[in-house]
Amino acid sequence: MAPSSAHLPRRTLRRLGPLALAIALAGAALGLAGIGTGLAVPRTAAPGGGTVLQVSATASFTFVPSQLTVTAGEPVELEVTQEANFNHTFTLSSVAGYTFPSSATASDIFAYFAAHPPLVNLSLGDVPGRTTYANFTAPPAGAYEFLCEIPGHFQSGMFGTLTSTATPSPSSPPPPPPTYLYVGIGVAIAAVAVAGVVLYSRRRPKPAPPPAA
Ligand SMILES: [Cu+2]
Repeated sequence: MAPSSAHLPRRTLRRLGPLALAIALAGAALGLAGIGTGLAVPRTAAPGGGTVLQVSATASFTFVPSQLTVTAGEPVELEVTQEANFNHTFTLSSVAGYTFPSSATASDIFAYFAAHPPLVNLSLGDVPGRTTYANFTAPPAGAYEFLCEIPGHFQSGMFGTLTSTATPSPSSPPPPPPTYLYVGIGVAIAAVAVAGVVLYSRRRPKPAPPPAA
């Protein structure tokens, strides 16, 4: 009859027992950790909460930055800081895709906004450092021009674009970590530990009984 683990010498069992147990426990723990990792699906930041846009109206007839981005339908807080000591306006068109030709005069611009009321129209005053606020809901996806209505300022380059992007569709959660991988590793380690004990016992057969007298 072949020797089996059942015939392991007690000394060997005593020596290997704690080691095998430790390896098996480590493997099991790793497997459990894998399961735990698999259950803890990371969450992405919740959408919403609004967008804050900070813009400066400079003394050199520019808006900085001149490119703004919002998400359609989300609340927006606009903060426009006057840097010049003369008046500017921040006037945001409500018409997607429309840009004034560079040849547009001040009266052209006034006439256009009379026919198409702007989404935002702030008069910034002439106090450097003063910030003027507006709250609005980001318009449907598209590009919306904003400019300064003070005669001559648009023509000097005082305009920019607010781009509204479509509301992102609810993203599906990221795929969970490969739980099976951790479990597999844990099981493999435990199996190797058990196999090691069995093989070790087979290499050291039960000592032959003393010859009979
Ligand atoms: Cu201006």
